[in-house]
Amino acid sequence: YSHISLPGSPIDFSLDDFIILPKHFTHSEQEFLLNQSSKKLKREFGKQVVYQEDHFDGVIFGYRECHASHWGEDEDKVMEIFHKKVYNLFPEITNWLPAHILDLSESGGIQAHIDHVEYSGNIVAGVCLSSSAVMFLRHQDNSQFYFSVLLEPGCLYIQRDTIRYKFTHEIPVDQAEHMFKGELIPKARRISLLFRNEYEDVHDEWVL
Ligand code: AKG
Repeated sequence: YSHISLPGSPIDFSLDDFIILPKHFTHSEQEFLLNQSSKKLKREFGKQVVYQEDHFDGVIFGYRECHASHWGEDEDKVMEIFHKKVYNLFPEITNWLPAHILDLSESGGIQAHIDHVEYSGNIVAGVCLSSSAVMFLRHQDNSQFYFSVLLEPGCLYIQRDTIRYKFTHEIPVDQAEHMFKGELIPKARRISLLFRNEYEDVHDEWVL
């Protein structure tokens, strides 16, 4: 974490509920997953890359997204990576929703939000590809209480339990806000894969 600000922090969460594993995916895994995600997006939206200005609930800007439960001819290889690098880090009985592919344009961003609580369970795991971004996580009842993390290509990050339910997360639209340890992190097009478990599929016997 680059920054942890503690004024008047509510003590109803555990920082253990945010985990980041830098360089978790090899370069070839990153390249492969990026190609697979691009293929999926192309199939969904056509060859031309046109970003949506904003989301129906006004949270995401400059983006395209889709969900993927099948990966065509490379299904086995994709699944092998998902199992080895994502699913294996969680209890075996976890029921995963289809992977969510999010493509953010260079000028895109995500406003502070908590993922819909009726849509998915207590795990949100993100695979970061293609470029770095700074994410801010803020307590829902006290936005002065926050921390920021650097999401570099190849990392896996996990929000679970208290961080998933009590903290908003955001990726600022504004380039100037992408500061990490005093350094400006250049914004560029970024693709992420999000893994969520099913609603009411709540486990607390963590492997990590
Ligand atoms: C969301 O889909 O709710 C996100 O906040 C995506 C975060 C990311 O791209 O890592």
